[in-house]
Amino acid sequence: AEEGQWVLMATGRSPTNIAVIKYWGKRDEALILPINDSISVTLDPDHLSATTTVAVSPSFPSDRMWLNGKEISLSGGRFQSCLREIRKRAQDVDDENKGIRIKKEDWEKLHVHIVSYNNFPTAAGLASSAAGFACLVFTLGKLMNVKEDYGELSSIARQGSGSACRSIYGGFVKWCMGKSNDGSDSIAVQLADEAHWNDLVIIIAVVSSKQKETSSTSGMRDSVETSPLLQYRAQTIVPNRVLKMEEAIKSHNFESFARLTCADSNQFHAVCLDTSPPIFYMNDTSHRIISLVEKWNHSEGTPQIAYTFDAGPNAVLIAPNRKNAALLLQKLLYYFPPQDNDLSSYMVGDKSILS
Ligand code: 2P0
Repeated sequence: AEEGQWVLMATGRSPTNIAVIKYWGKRDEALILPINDSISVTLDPDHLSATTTVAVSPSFPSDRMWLNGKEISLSGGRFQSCLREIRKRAQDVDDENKGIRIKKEDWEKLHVHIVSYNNFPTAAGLASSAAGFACLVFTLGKLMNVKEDYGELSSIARQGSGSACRSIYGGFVKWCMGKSNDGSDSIAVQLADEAHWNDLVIIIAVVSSKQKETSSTSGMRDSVETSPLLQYRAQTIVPNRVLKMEEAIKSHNFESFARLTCADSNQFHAVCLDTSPPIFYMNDTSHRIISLVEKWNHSEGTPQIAYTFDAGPNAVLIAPNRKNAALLLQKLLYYFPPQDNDLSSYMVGDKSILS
């Protein structure tokens, strides 16, 4: 900013989230409206989160953004939607300490600079738009003194990236698909807060640091257009699963939670295979991790670990307690010794300090 001109800033942090009932498929591409509800766990911000600072000053001639130190374009429709929707709701700001007063109507003329960092290596293939857009919307809202509740903010974050609407909250979150055409009821709600089910431990096994070949956005578009299994999944399978998952979360029922989580991950990847041309997100190492967990779960007669895979080969493994997490790490290190395998690293998050 030029000398004598003020700058006002706000900073926020949002973790990414892992879906245990998956979002896959849109009914409206522009508004990002899904074809089914989804449920996720928001992770510990110490491990996988975005930190964003937004600044506003009369000396900024345009909106600009830097991601992990590199300037990126804000011209995309998704950024523009989020900026527009937050600006629309901006309120008067009166910062007495700095002697800065911004009237509601001034926000239209003021430009912002946005600086965002992920606290995990983008190269790890875990880069997620979920944390980024949730953080952007939340922090812009803070700067502009937006009064809307978290449901409304989630609906704005959704227009940046579908999964981002779930990262507005910590704990366990449901994204309700909604019925309307304008998306006003396609919002996220918190099912249980950060303190709920503290014993869960989440381990992410980084199978490959390569960028995925098929983006989620184009992958799910192809699935909607070509996969008959996707329609069956969205209409017949997911509604029941969502009810059962809510019940499992509420009652700390790990057996049910694990069975539903694994089944839903496998069905999502089955839909990917059912897409034309087929989409392969998992690789041999992913499949070997599934076998390891399935054998262990089967030998104990009840689930010891839940697994879930998103649009890439990395495994997200959920243990009911520290004992099982330790046993799992032991097995992973034995079967996938880091030096001679493409399974390069493990990230461990404690649910008790999650979010
Ligand atoms: C999910 N995924 O529920 C699912 C499971 C990947 C597999 O949400 O087009 O980046 O921005 O709405 O949110 C990834 O899709 O896609 C995703 P857009 P998004 O977490």
